[in-house]
Amino acid sequence: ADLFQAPDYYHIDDLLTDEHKMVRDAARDWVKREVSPIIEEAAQKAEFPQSIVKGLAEIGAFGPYIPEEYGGAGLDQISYGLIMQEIERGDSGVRSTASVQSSLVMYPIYQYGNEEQRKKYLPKLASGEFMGSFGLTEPDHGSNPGGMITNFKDKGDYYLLNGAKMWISNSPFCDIAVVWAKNEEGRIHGLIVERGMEGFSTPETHNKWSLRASATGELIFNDVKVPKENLLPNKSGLGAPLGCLDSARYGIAWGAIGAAMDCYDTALRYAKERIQFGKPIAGFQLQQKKLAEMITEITKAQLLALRLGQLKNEGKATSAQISMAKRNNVEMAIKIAREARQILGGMGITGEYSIMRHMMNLESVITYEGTHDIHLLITGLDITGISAFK
Ligand code: TGC
Ligand code: FAD
Repeated sequence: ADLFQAPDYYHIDDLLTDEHKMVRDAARDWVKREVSPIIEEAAQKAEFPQSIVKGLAEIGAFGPYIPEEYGGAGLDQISYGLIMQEIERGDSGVRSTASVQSSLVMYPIYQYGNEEQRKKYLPKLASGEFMGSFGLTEPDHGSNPGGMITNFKDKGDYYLLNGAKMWISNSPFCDIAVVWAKNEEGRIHGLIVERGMEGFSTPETHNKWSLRASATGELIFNDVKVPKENLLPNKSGLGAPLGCLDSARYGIAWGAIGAAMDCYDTALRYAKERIQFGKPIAGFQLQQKKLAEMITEITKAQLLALRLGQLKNEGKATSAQISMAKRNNVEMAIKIAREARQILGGMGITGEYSIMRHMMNLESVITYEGTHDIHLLITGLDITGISAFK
């Protein structure tokens, strides 16, 4: 009954198919019922709510665009985006779990794996029986993953993996990790590492002020013997993990809209109800400026995401276009969270409302999957042809 307000100022719903709206509304309804009531406590306790894994699988959040024969939902890119939007309306940390599972674990197994690997892992990842993580970032290599030192050696019967990954979402509870490591020639490959392999550990990173309802940790490889059949055979080089990031970044461009919508919706309701100086604060010009700018920015972000989704459906979206949308939409959301927080005055800093949690979460979202700066430099390179990274 009391669904979130859309918002949909430009009637973007008219551009969606019935399937898009059905998928979106199912996700919206599930978030309202199953995530919103428990998420604040999970964040306060800094615990990933394992109880929602089954529901995430049921709304198609694990592998939305992976074909149904592998257990995925077989949906298009716009449905994928809409699911991410609705999940992040609940919490960016929950969306992170879905992003990692779908775009960073299922996608590489589907795109770069062989048929045995697809059959072995994808259905279990789609149902949530297996949870995955993605290890690219290292303590000394964040924005420049190409410099990674995690490596593996061919020992005849198996690969011997050594190194460490840091800041890895889902690591503390993952059943498998897609790990990027260099071979003896320095070429990057993806390996599927399974929990229980000797020498593999996943310590949790504590005391985060952001994404507290998402578990983050390390992946440590100390002479781990990885069976040869666990190497992803169909793509290597830095382009392989970056291809996964394209898919995840696209989902984040939609997800950030969800966080922004929730902040706007909360601030608008509050401003209409909160009386100061004898009238609702929504009647003051300064508060209207904040709210009017929020809905304008959300509308622009929705159009950017939708057009990008159309390009993705046609196989025409470039990495640089995805960077622009990720960067713009996350910055849009973080600014809205900060403004919305002010509209709530003192109430805005409490856990009674979701805004401060979104605001803190978005500090991670603006940093992971390529920082705000890195995405600007990707646009800079694309339009000038000159790399300013190095
Ligand atoms: P560069 O020389 O530019 O490129 C190396 C090779 O990669 C190719 N490539 C891409 N391929 C596919 N998709 C893309 N987006 C690609 N971008 C580049 C490129 O063509 C080249 O191929 P080849 O065949 O010529 O070798 O590489 P560089 O070392 O200069 O670095 C480029 C840079 C800085 C843009 C890149 O490394 C980067 O994006 N850095 C940011 C790192 C990052 O995003 N890390 C994310 C880690 S995962 C994560 O944060 C998960 S959080 C998830 C959650 O919880 O939701
Ligand atoms: P650095 O690369 O050290 O950057 C520090 C600062 O320097 C930034 O402001 C950056 O913009 C700037 N900078 C760097 N290079 C340049 C340059 N060339 N020009 C100008 N400025 C520059 N990684 C994974 O592999 N898997 C995950 O699941 C994952 N989950 C994460 C979850 C959380 C909660 C967080 C916080 C991070 C996660 N990450 C994950 C890691 C994330 O992708 C990195 O934090 C990110 O890529 C930035 O790397 P860094 O933290 O080492 O920062």
